[in-house]
Amino acid sequence: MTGVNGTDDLPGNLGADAPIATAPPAALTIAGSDSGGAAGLQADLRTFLTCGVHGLVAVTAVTVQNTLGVHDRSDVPARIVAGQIEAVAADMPVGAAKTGMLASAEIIHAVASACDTAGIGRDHDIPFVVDPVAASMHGHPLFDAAGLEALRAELLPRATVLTPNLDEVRLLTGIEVTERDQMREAAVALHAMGPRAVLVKSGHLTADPECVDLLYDGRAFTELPGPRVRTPHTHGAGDAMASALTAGLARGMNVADAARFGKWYVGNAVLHSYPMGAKVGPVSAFWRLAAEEWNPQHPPLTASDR
Ligand code: PXL
Repeated sequence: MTGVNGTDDLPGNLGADAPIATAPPAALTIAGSDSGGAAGLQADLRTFLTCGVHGLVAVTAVTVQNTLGVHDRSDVPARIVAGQIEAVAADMPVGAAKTGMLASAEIIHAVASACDTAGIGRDHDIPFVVDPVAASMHGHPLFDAAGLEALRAELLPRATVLTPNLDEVRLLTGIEVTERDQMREAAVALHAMGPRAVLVKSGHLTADPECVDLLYDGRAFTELPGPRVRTPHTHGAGDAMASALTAGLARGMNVADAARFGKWYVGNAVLHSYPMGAKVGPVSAFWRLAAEEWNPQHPPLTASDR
């Protein structure tokens, strides 16, 4: 049997039992690790998988975290963050990319420059979702004032879609949104800062009986309706929304369809959220796993199971 793409000499490519499957689309997350597994790159990779997308990752920081808080962290050297982005993009077909926790101005600077090299961004071929993660769900800052300025100056103008929650809207624009109508003003102000489109998320507008997000592309407003689910377990909801949107883009959807897909995904994730640890538990990806349970009586796999 002859291998494809120059793989003839790889071990395991000698028999005929493992035909080459079609590769799924791939997406890259540039994000921090949450040891509690609710948010960060763990949420992103889980979302990519359950949305049918191969996950690539550039780790920016490791947080020491449980549901009681972020207790410590170590940032990855900026050179290594940039190296991860450039290495995967040089070898694999990145269909879309997203950011999560970026940790410092120095890392943001390295990410901006690596994305330019890798062809990621609003003016390149690979769409770029910038989730302007500023604080953990316990309110611990995930970068400082210099980081906020670098995000404004270097990443907002490179974003295909910016996905702030209302706290991030206030940090970036100074606009305090307390009613649904004010989301339009916020979206216009954010759009003027450079992204091709803005998705303002309404999860923090807790007095509103519904959860209607707003997409603005500089011309039209699109409302994304959804129920407000009463659950204490919402950790990782923002990450799930932004990474499902990114998965949608990697699968070839346009921004409006990918945003609707993301809203549908995160709505289900919140509906199926569960307790884990002493405080706020995660939103779920399990609802997407419909496969039959494994059982010990299951016969061994054969090549014809493929
Ligand atoms: O949900 C935002 C987020 C992103 N990345 C990391 C986090 C959090 C929130 O806790 O810890 C690593």
